[in-house]
Amino acid sequence: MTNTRILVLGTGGTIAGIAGDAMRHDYQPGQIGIDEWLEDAGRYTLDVDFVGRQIANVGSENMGPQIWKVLHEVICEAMEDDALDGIIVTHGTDTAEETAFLLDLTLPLTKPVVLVGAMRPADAVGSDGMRNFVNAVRVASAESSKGRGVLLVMGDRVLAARDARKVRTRGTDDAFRGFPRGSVAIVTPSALEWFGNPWRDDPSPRFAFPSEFPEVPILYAAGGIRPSMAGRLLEDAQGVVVAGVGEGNMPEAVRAMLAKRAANGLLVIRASRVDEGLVDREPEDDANRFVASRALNPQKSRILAMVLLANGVTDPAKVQAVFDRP
Ligand code: DAS
Repeated sequence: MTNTRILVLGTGGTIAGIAGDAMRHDYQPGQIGIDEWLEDAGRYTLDVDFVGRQIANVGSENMGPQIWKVLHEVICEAMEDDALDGIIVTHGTDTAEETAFLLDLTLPLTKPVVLVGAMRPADAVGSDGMRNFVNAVRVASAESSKGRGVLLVMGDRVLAARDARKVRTRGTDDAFRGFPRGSVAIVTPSALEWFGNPWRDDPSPRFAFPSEFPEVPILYAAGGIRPSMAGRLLEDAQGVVVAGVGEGNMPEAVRAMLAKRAANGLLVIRASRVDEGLVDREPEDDANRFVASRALNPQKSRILAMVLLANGVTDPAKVQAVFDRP
């Protein structure tokens, strides 16, 4: 029997980070190359053959359209390659939820695609990187991972791309949570247990990958923000996500200014700055031509808004229908 073959795409982050001294707090992300990483992983009996490819080696605050595009292209090729069974992307944790969600929306998903990161650099005391990676290998090589979209492994949890969010800046176990669904599976190096059935029948891409990413800034609402300041953020914008207070609220003057802009074609999404902030439609949304983000946080709402605008979906009612079932 031949081993499962996994393509491992390195993009950097803390999982590839080095402090130089196990006791230091500060470190450089994106220092270990993917070949070195896979050689190190070879210490474990994983019964898997790896093919490594370095896509980037950056802190994930530097991820963006250019690297996303390469990642998307390489994974699309891997989906066509009969010699590969699954794909792992090593990624910084800061923006892993955005990359995972973008790929979930735009990839054909005939094979498992799993993002994995670490909260501690590779040479820290109690580094979580290799454990998380070995867990990711188990998920990426499992037949049962199909039909579940892009997945993110952190600690012993498996999260679906659309639910995953970073909720802590420190610590390992609780750094990521899922919302509205929590973890969709528990994984260890020796076991994988799903909490439900696959939810995606159709493996075809839901949307075309954007050839250009439209400008969609995030407007962070707070008591006292003024329409003039908000307006400056909207220069060149095709859409805006309001990280609203509470359930997607904002000062009345800002709301009125955005309603005027929405009447002229700006896509306005009301999200929440509250973690686990569910934002439902309110009666004025129809007249204002606003969209409610439902369970998507501002950064994921921005990804979805960019994808929809790039795919020519601009009508607020049509955009709302996608946010209702992301
Ligand atoms: N260095 C940050 C990043 O690349 C943090 C991390 O990976 O945990 O996102």
